[in-house]
Amino acid sequence: MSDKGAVVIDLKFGRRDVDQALVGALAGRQVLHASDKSADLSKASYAFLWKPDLDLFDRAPNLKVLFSGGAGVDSILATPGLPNIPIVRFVDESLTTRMSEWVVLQCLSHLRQVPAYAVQQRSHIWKELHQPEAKDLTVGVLGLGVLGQDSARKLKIMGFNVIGWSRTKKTIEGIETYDESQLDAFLARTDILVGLLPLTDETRGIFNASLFSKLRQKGPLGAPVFINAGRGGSQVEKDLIAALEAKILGGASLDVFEQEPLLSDSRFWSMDNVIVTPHAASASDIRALLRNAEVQMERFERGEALQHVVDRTTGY
Ligand code: NDP
Ligand code: OXD
Repeated sequence: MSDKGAVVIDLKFGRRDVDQALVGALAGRQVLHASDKSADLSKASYAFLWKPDLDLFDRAPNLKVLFSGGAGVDSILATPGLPNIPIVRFVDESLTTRMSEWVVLQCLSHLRQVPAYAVQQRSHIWKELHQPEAKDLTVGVLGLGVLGQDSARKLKIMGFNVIGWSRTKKTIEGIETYDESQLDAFLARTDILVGLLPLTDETRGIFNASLFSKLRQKGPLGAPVFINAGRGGSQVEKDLIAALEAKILGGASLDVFEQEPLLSDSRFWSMDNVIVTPHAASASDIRALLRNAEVQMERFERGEALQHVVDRTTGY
């Protein structure tokens, strides 16, 4: 019998993808599945969690470390009976790169009027629209963590002016940064706002009517654009729809929503100036997740410090 700690998997990704990723992974460790309701999870020392079952911690009372299946940990923090043990969030190059691809794609789509041309195409209209250059616009990235910083750098390479805002001030070459107390000054310069914030008590509902009204009006796009790939709980959707209808916002790209899947009768589906993606801006590579966690388990068992541990006081 191996003395390596057993693992419980409660990842609400496709079961087939999880099973395939598990082939050859977690060598020497017993792997239990939370979906197997007869499994004795009391043996598990580690858990892999994405949207965990509400009774997971009752069934697995002897866990020592939790590994988040994603970068965001809001659903883990909200799970009843959460034990006071380290939560390691997922930080991985492929997750970061894919997010930056999505962010750059959305900024370029609004810059180059992709939603308006899509409308024209449906009506067979051949008409060139005004198209400013990236350098004429300022993209404000809200959240300068692992994902925000990489997106900011890649937007800069595409030629945008890029500024960034985070709770604590950051130093990033070529990018002007603002701290928590300077939100209004940051917003007043922003033509395209990119949300890459975790969902916490402080960020819940932050994207609301008041914030939208503080973005730079009458910039090169005519009205500012809102892009969100952080969490839907940070956006007040009735305010967002009202701002889009009143042209306070000229467009939006939304990957995350207050309620997911997005309700079939949501206005967002049919708004011509809104691009909707199904929480797919980036996705966890499950093999990389297991590989990263294996390294961390070995560290933990050698008595070394874990990396990327969530700070329970800030909530991310
Ligand atoms: P990080 O923890 O690395 O960064 C979070 C950033 O947000 C930090 O810069 C932090 O500031 C800032 N922040 C947090 N709270 C506040 C606040 N109250 N005011 C101002 N700034 C704040 O996270 P990641 O970059 O790895 O991920 C960000 C989020 O992206 C995840 O939490 C998740 O919700 C979302 N995500 C979405 C995906 C998708 O497919 N849609 C995929 C992956 C992640 P400071 O630097 O000062 O700590
Ligand atoms: C994450 C996500 O947080 O995919 O990693 O949303």
